[in-house]
Amino acid sequence: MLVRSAAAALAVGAAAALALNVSPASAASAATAASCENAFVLYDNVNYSGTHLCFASWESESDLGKIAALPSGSIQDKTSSVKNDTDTAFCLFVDNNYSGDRFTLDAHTWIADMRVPNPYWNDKISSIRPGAC
Ligand SMILES: [Ca+2]
Repeated sequence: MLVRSAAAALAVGAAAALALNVSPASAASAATAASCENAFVLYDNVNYSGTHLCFASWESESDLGKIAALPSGSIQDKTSSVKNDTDTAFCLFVDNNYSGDRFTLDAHTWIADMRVPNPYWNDKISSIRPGAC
């Protein structure tokens, strides 16, 4: 579905504002924007760099393709590193709507390079939600 209802849009307003925190590659570092602190963060590039999206521990996204984070479009199928600085495990999915291949990223766990140890996962993630898979 391409269009959310008005009620749904209102319900996710705060989450959308948090998720749309985008910084240029030159500004990406361990010290990201305040809204990314204690967050779950997807990065376009390895080593926690490039365009990134931040989610609070209670947030999920069934379709990363609808969040226009990159100049070229969405961050869907672009994640190359990820930080989970929340107290909650997250499940990362290869397909939209929490489907397809998946893996659990434990609380307070980072992956600097999604190509290691298995290059399969690089540039594949399309949906995420809190909780173990
Ligand atoms: Ca990438």
